[in-house]
Order: sequence, then C-alpha cells, then structure tokens
Amino acid sequence: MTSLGPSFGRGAMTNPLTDVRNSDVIMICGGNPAENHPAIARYINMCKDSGGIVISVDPRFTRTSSLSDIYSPIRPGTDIVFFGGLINYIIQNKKYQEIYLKNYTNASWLLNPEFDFKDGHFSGWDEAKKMYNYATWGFQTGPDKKVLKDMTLQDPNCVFQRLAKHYSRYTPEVVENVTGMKKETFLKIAEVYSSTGAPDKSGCLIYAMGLTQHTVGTQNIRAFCIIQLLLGNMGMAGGGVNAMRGEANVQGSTDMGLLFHTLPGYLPSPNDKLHPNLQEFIKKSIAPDSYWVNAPKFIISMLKAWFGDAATKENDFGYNWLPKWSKPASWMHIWDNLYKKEGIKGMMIWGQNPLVSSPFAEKTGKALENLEWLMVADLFETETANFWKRPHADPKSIKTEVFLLPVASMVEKDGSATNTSRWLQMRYKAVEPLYECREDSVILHDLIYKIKELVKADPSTPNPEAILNLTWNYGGHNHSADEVFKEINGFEVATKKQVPGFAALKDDGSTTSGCWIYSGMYPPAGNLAKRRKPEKTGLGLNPEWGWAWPVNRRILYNRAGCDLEGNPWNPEKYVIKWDSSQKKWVGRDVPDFLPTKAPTDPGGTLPFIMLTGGQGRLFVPGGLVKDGPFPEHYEPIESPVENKVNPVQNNPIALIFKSNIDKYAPLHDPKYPYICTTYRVAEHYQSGAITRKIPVTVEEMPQVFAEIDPELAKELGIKDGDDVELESIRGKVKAKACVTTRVQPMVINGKKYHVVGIPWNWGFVGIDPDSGKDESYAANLVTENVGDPTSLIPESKALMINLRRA
Ligand SMILES: Nc1nc2c(c(=O)[nH]1)N[C@H]1C(S)=C(S)[C@@H](COP(=O)(O)OP(=O)(O)OC[C@H]3O[C@@H](n4cnc5c(=O)[nH]c(N)nc54)[C@H](O)[C@@H]3O)O[C@H]1N2
Ligand SMILES: Nc1nc2c(c(=O)[nH]1)N[C@H]1C(S)=C(S)[C@@H](COP(=O)(O)OP(=O)(O)OC[C@H]3O[C@@H](n4cnc5c(=O)[nH]c(N)nc54)[C@H](O)[C@@H]3O)O[C@H]1N2
Ligand SMILES: [Mo]
Repeated sequence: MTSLGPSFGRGAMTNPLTDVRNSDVIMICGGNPAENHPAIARYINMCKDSGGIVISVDPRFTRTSSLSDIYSPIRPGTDIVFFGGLINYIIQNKKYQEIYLKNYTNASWLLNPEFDFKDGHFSGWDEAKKMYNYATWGFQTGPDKKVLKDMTLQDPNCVFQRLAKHYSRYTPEVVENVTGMKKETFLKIAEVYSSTGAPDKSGCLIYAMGLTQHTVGTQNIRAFCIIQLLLGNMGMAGGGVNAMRGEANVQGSTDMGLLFHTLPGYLPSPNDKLHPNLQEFIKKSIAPDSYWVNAPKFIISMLKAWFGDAATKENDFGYNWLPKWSKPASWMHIWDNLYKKEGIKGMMIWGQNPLVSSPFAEKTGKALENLEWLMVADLFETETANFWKRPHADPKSIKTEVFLLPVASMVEKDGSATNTSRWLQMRYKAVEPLYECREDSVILHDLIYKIKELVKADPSTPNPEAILNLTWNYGGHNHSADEVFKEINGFEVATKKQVPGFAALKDDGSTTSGCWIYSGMYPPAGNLAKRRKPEKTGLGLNPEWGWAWPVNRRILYNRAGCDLEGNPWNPEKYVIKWDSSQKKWVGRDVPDFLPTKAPTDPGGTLPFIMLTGGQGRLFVPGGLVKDGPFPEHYEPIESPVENKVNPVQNNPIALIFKSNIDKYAPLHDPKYPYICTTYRVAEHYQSGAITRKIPVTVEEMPQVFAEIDPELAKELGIKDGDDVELESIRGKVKAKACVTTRVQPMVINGKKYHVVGIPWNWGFVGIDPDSGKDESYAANLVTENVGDPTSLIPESKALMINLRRA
C-alpha cells in the first residue's frame, strides 16, 4: 500500500529561490513572500527586470501583490476552482507542451474503466463508512503486468482524456461565480500563464500557507503539479512547484523525520500493521521500477547509525526496537488525544508555542490542563508555559507541574539550517549563551544519559533496547556539530571513513548514514555546508554555496528540461544536456538521472526516476492522495455558500474530530455572515514569542488588527482604528479595525460577501500594549480544528465569523 515515492521531498522547492529570476512568468498564489520570505523578492525583481511577468492571487492585496503585474483577489478556500479553470483552459486551447505531455507524464496511461467521478464522489465511495475504497483508482495492465498506454492520447480512458473531461466543468463562468475572480482577469491570467507551455518558456508557481491550510490543501498543490506537467515547466530553469517553506530550518526538520509518519529521508515511519518486521518494511517501502529499489540500503544504514555495533544482521539491525505507530499522531491528533485525556500524561514542548499557534485555542488551553507535567524549552517565557494563568483560566484548579528550561538562541550555538531551496548552510556561534541558558543539544545530551540510567535501573521498562543501544557519542557538553553531521552523512563501519554519498551505502550493515538524502554533504574532503564560493553558472544555481540535497542537485527532474534526444528545450537557460561525444549528461547542475544513461538507452526518456514508471503523475493512483486522483473542489468546512461545482458540500473525508463536532458553524448560519482568513505580518515572527518582546518590532506593529473593506465598515459603523470584536462559533478575539481597500467585497453567485483578514502573531505574554488583556490574545481563538485528510494540516485560512464594534 504505502510505497516510498509519494512522500519524498514533501513540500520542498523543486528549484532554488535564486532561480525564479529565470522565469518568463511567476505566479504566486497562497503566499506572501515579500513579507514572509523577503529573500526571494530580490529574484522576483530580477525576473521583472528581464521582462518576466508576475501574477499574484490572494484574498488580500499584499506587499507581494504590489510587486505584481496582474493581481486578482480570490475567495479563501476556492483555489481548486481557479486551478481547475486553468487546466481546462490549457487543454481546450491546446496550450500544453505535447511532446513533454506524451513522454514525460502519465497522460497516455489507460485507466481502470471502473474509475469514475459522479455526483461529487470518486468511484469506491462507501456512504455508510464515509470512506473510499481505492481499488478502482488505478491503471489497466497487460499480460506482462505492464501498464497499457495510448500514445495518441485519444482513448477515452487514457489519463489525458479523463483529465480533460474532469475539468471541462471548470469553465471561466464557474471560476467567476465560485471564486469571485472576475472572468476577464481569469482569462488574462490563463492566457499569460499558459504562454509558458511553449517549449523554450518556463513558468514558476510559488505557494505557501494560503494553499496548504485548507481541508483541500494537498489537492491545491496537486493542481499545481498538473498545471506544471501540462505546460512542461518541471525540470526547467525558472520552472517548478515551489513551496516557500516556513521557519529557517523547517525543511531540515522534515528531512530529518520530524513528522510522525516519516523517518529521516522520507522513509516511512514503521506502522504496526504494515511494517511488523524489517522484511515487510522493505517490501512495502519499495516503489518498484524506481530509484526507491535502493531503500533497503538507506534504512539499514540508518539503523547502523542509530544502534551502532548492537545492530546486527541476526537482529535485523535493531529494526524491532523502533517504535511502531498504530494511530495517527499528527499535531491535531496529539491535541485531541490530550483534550480527551487519552494516553498523554506529560509533554515536552521544545521550541513551539502551541497555545498561540494551534487552531481552536480554547481547546488547546483545556488540553494543556490535563497534563501532569509540562516541560517547555524556549528562549523566553511563552503563552504555552504560562497557560495556567491565561485569560479566563483558574490557576487554583490546574494541577500541572511546569518546568521552563532557558535555551541558547541561534546566535549562541553552532549548527546548520536547511533552507526552502534544500540548501544546507552552516551557521556559527557568535556569542556565548547568557546566564543559565544552554544549547538544546546540551540539554538533550543530559536528558538522554539520564533516561539511559533510569531505564537500566528499571528492568520493567518496555522496549529497553531502543534506549540502551542508542548511540550518543558526540563529545558530551563540549561536542561540536561536526560530529553530528558526520553521523548524518555516514561512514564505512570498518574504516570509519566518511562515505562520498548515498550511492556508496550498503544493505549489509557495513555502512552507516543517519539520513540518506543528506549523505554526500560531508565526504572525506570536508563539510560542504560550509562552502561559500561565488555563483558561476549564470543561472543563479550557486553550486558551490553550501550543499543541496540530494547530491548537491539544485533543480530537480532536470532531465525533463531536455527533449527526447537530450537537447535542452531552452538552449540559452539550459540546466543539463546530453553530450553524445562524451556519452554523458553535462551542464550547470548535477543531472537528475543516471549520468551515463543515454536518451536512446531503455528508460532514457523517463525523467521522474523516483516514481514507478518514471513519468510525472497527472493522475495519482491508489489513494496516495486520499481524497481523489484528481483535485476536486469542495467548500471549506465553514463557508457562506453551497458547493456549485458538485453536490457534495465539504471534502467527504476531511479530518474532523468527534470531540468538538458541534463547533462548526452550519451553512447559512446567520450568526456568522463574514468570511475570515488568517495570515502573518513581516514585523512579527510566528507566535510572536520573540518579536513581541523586542521594543522595536512592537513599536512597528504594536497590536493585532483586522482588515475590513470600506463598504462593510460603513455598513457596521466601524471607523479605522476602532476596537472591533471577531467572533466564531469557537471564540472571540478583539482587534483594531484597519479599514482598507486592500480587501474588497466579492460577488459569489450574484451575491455580495465580505472577507475579513486577521494576523495570528499576537498573544498575552509580551511587552505589546494589549498583552495580558483578555480578548486580545490570539487569532486562533476563532479558528477551526479540522484538517486535510492527506497532510492533516488544519484549515486556518477559511472560516466564518461575525464582526462588530467592541
Ligand atoms: N515575518 C515573518 N516571516 C515568516 C513567518 C512569520 O511569522 N513572520 N512565518 C514563517 C512560516 S513558519 C511560514 S509557514 C511562512 C508562511 O508564509 P505565507 O504562506 O506567505 O504566510 P501567510 O501570511 O500565513 O499566508 C500567505 C497569504 O495567503 C493568503 N490566503 C489566505 N487564504 C487564502 C486562500 O484561500 N487562497 C489563496 N490563494 N491565498 C490565501 C493570505 O491573505 C496571505 O497573504 O512564513 C514564514 N516567514
Ligand atoms: N491561524 C493561524 N495559525 C497558524 C498559522 C496560520 O497561518 N494561521 N501558521 C501555522 C504555521 S505555518 C506554523 S509553522 C505554526 C508555528 O507555530 P509554533 O512553532 O508553535 O510557533 P513559533 O512562534 O514559531 O514557536 C517557536 C518557539 O521556539 C522558540 N525558539 C526560538 N529559537 C529557539 C531555539 O533555538 N531553541 C528552542 N528550544 N526554542 C527556540 C521561540 O521563542 C518560540 O517560542 O503556527 C501555525 N499557526
Ligand atoms: Mo510554518
């Protein structure tokens, strides 16, 4: 069932930040990089200077919109209708790149004739269980088990024809009626963006939380992939699907297995039913006919890195010591379990501030009250550490014991961060930690040794080997980050010599590697994350600045940037090309292909080497994306209108928790007439734990505000600067009114609706003027606890509220 391929590189940029300057058209939808990723703004401007066009689609006119040539508002949570409209336009007007489509995507694959979409559901819908059976979401195979194809793309059951049919319903009129985007603006955007379907043109799609934080978040990004594959924009300089990832090192944290369902390098995290032993793990982890056939080398080298000499062939390299999950433990699941008092007694919160950042803050606060103990390791006292004295709480009734550990900040310690471009860069300690602050890794070191001691003393501990055999030899309190990097890169067990990269990893226990995709960042020659050599490719790929995973490749799928013979689609901005005299791929980047595999070799024209079949997926089989092989529009869980695209109102398998099933405003609830979205401001960082304690950032942006269009303000008698109250079925938040034309009323199905925007960076522990006042504490007091079925991210970007003068 679960094969490795699909979770690979979750959310990474395919092309580096610096590469957007090579685009002919950049479309930014669901992100505001000018404020949240200002480093990219320079390259967006470089793109404009060389004649590129920038499109911005956002419910609010943002600082990013002010950089754009074409702007359109959109109703929160309706992006799939816009993207579906684009897909339809590209197909109807034959703007797709035909050779690319036929050869580099699964357009020609013949679908199971039983696959269907009817009345709002894909085939396999079980109304009683409210679940999909994924059996029909697949392909026809011949006697040799190979997928049947129609290279003419005429067969009504080929992926291309089914795609065309699915999106034929997404007409420009439907786009206008559902999203509020004017038909003329839509057609203009469609014309400009689809011009990048010409073989030598490239278009770049940029997104962030405006697309992901929805009950259809994964499908929003899937739609981006379909558009880019149709237009031949993957593998090109200036192309790609580009997630602006959030915190400085969030890319690094997911690469290293932070998410509950992945191990380092996007290996699946073992599940008790699917992966009871190493053999099953390996069997289920191999996407056949793809690069993932090497997965056994990666998992066994990881086990050797973790358990050292204790990991032997006889004990399956310690696989059985790995914890196996049975129930999902995503962010929202953890809080729901704690809220329901299921299982969790104590919690270590290490560099997060969930009382401000998590949806439905009242639930988060109540959940925290159920803890016996809470450890917060942070630079500052946070709202979360102070949850027991939050507004409306009764400290006397709360029994939780709270420990606050002061931690050294990023300038007080060495380490690396992996940025959104997948680049690893070292950073260095500038000053010694102040007072009692200690580095996270020093605290961790002491904690691990203490736990080892306790486990040793208590023979009844379950699975003691996992703790006792865990290697932790980085040099104690005086360790250097280098020791950790060496383990992540991996070495030969016999010689302790660093391996040159993951191609050298073995499945017999003779090599180690803590994270296979990072293997190669620290070869015998030294730590490549330290490199700072100037750019030399002319494209801004900076191949000797830091190191990019995998294998220092800057543009993923770059084989697809060449035609079938290996000649670049765009000779001027080529990334790699086939050199027939040298018989290898050469160019400005590391080829995303076997370096000596000729275009005429078997598989020589199959560029997506991580996917079974080697072709990009217009259609995703087997329930890998849980709510459909093609993206389909469903209204946000809270929305002002009926779904006009199909008769099913909401994503039928959205993540909804029974424990607060009554906390969603029903359709047409007159108590909550306005659409609301949440976002962040440049002047504050995240939950504001740092920036609301710094006088200069507080002075720049002192208070939480709500953006309100002038028409609504007039209707409600609200003036700029007034105190207003936003209320959802879950809670209230107070804010200053910011009456602005940056938000505009929208006409949906002939009726006018208002959108209100509120930033979520405020709380009740800070030096800002409202800090400590009851109602002002967090936008997440009004947001919902529902999520996307595949990524399990909360829907923080579309909800219904009421608004009044306070
Ligand atoms: N200064 C600063 N920089 C930051 C952060 C910070 O807090 N402060 N946080 C960092 C982190 S962790 C992250 S994840 C990133 C987030 O980066 P972004 O995703 O850019 O951040 P947001 O402001 O939350 O949302 C972006 C835009 O999405 C729009 N939007 C809302 N709903 C929709 C919708 O349904 N459709 C579309 N198309 N757009 C919608 C909002 O109006 C907003 O302008 O920023 C990172 N950078
Ligand atoms: N309504 C709404 N809610 C949202 C979002 C939204 O768009 N709308 N965005 C969501 C997103 S994308 C994100 S990423 C989350 C973020 O949510 P959180 O991760 O909970 O918020 P942060 O403020 O980033 O928390 C980081 C904490 O780490 C501390 N810290 C900083 N450096 C260090 C360090 O070196 N060591 C340690 N131990 N601590 C350190 C900071 O002081 C801070 O308290 O919020 C989410 N919440
Ligand atoms: Mo984030």
